[in-house]
Amino acid sequence: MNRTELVKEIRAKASYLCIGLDPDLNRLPHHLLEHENPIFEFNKQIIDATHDLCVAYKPNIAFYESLGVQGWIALQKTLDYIPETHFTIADAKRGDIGNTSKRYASTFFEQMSFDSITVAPYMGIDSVQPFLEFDKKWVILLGLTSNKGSQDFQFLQADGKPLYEHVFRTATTWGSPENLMFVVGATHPEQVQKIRTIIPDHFLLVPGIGAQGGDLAAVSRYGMNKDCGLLVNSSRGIIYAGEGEDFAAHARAAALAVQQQMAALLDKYI
Ligand code: NUP
Repeated sequence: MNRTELVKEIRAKASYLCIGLDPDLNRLPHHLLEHENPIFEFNKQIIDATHDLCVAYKPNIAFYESLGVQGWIALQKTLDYIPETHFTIADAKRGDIGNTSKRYASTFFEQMSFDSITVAPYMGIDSVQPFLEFDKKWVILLGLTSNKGSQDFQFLQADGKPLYEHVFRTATTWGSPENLMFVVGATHPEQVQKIRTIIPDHFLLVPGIGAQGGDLAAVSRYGMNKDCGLLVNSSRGIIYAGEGEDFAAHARAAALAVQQQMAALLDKYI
């Protein structure tokens, strides 16, 4: 999916919600465990219940590869089931020496047909470039992460600026707003305003609302650009909103609450 199509979907649905498909076997409603592929059945019902409220789905690969072959099968079936209208993100946080990155890119862009993959910037340009060589595919680079440990390295001062700022300034020359997005945690709304002065046009993938306590209103206020420019993710806050046989209805209600807030924020800022 290209940028124009993504922006069109956001406007049509008045939503910039990305739903994180992070299914944990230990948290699945019990009645699903009798299905041949409980993870896929769970995802399928979540997608059925929420697809009109969100513009993207983000399976975090850890929740699939930790289950071995069965997990990879569930991931492929899930990807096949996501409607064409939705942007897909492989949250895999890859990045390695060039020839290895090329294989990672091939895994998620050719073997599987994700629109985008999350990539770590730490190993530098030659670890990221192989992902950017695929036509109509996106890199989502970790810019400023949502977790507490983001303080350990990302805020260290280097040449008078925090390290994460160097990531935005340098990596913006590696791709364009048509094939490069950045992760910025919703737990850092005060940094978003500055980040927007460095990269006014790129989309930001914003995890950290819901279970991690990030602030949707604040991050939208500082992070939105004229095309919205945001995909805000919630995983546990939506997929585990209910625990029983009616879990999908609860997921829908949780997604609807976020979407309604997003519709109001879109009205207010663009
Ligand atoms: O900085 C990041 N923070 C983060 O939580 C970058 C991420 N990719 N994520 C992912 O977003 C995390 O691995 C999980 O898949 C999702 C957040 O989940 P939740 O806190 O909404 O349940």
